[in-house]
Amino acid sequence: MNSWGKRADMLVHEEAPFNAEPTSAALAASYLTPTDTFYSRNHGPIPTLDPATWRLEVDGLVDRSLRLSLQELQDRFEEHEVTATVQCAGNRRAGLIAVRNIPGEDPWRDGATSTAVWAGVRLADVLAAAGVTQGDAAADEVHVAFQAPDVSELARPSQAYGGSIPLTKATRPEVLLAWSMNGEALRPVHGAPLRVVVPGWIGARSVKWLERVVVRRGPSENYFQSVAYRLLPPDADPDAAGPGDGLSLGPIALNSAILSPADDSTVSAGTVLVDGYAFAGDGRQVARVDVSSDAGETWVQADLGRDRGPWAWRLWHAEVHLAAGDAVLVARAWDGTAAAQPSEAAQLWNPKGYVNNACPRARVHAVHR
Ligand SMILES: Nc1nc2c(c(=O)[nH]1)N[C@H]1C(S)=C(S)[C@@H](COP(=O)(O)O)O[C@H]1N2
Ligand SMILES: [Mo]
Repeated sequence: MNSWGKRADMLVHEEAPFNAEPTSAALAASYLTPTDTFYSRNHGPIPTLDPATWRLEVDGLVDRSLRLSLQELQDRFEEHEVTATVQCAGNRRAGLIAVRNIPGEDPWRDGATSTAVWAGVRLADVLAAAGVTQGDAAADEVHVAFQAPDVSELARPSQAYGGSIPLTKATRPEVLLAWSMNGEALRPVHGAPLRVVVPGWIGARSVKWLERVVVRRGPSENYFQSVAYRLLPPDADPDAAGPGDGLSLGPIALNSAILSPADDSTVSAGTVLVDGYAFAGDGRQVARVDVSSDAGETWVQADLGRDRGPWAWRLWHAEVHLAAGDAVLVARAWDGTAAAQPSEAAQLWNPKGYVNNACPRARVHAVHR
């Protein structure tokens, strides 16, 4: 175990703020990511909140403001569970950095994503108790903002972490205020005592250490909503970007990764097992995953593995046959709208390095053993 209860073989990008991802082998080992293996993404120090004195406030454009203890949340509202993959918008950034450098951002590989069973109450039920319902969400302009106490020095100016989602998403049944992860009490590193889980949307919206929910007109003005986590055009200067520049990132794009064999590894010639994950995002289904062992000339279809619903990934497996020599493995996921992953990371490069959903590649050297 190392810092924050994570396994010793985590790839730690930064100790403070703590940013770490599991190895591909650790991620591939189980459908649900054990909590000691789950990636951790932070923009400031991890707070330790006292659940006894902690309260959740709900206010803004509501009929009745609420102030609830954890016990009151648990007593007043029905408990629900969702199996959901959380995925950072910076997942697979290393593939963009290989195209052109991205200073000041962590070079996440394929592990800035993990899957857990989350339990808590529906945000929709808490909003309804404050008098806010889906009917108030006639337009996307009503947002539900989340506020946390962790102050990030990376923000300009430095400020506590926050963000928002439209009321149309906030009132959907999959969106939870969660106090439990993989059947255990939420740990401090993952947002104890309470975090938001917004399945299918970028991890940045699943605000940890939630203290306040504000119903408001328009998106949150928090730095992590209005400036960061926005997709800038390739020629933009990220240091000059201001509020509202670029595309706001919300729903996750179709993505996949090859978890085994590793890039640049040596394998035995003959039948080679290829493993990976695919995730469609925002409630879409992974419809098919193709795998090529000749750099994309020919493809076979992977077995998609177990299906725990649209909010979680599929762990796929394929067999390819390799003659001795070098080969390039490629994977390509398709979703239920028949959209496929873009082929080249070079087409996707952007100054903050978000949303690399290019087809993953792995070069392997097959030898007779
Ligand atoms: N309060 C707070 N919530 C936060 C963050 C943060 O820095 N502070 N990081 C966000 C980002 S960018 C991601 S990807 C997820 C990561 O969740 P995890 O650390 O539980 O894996 O938390 C989100 N929630
Ligand atoms: Mo993230």
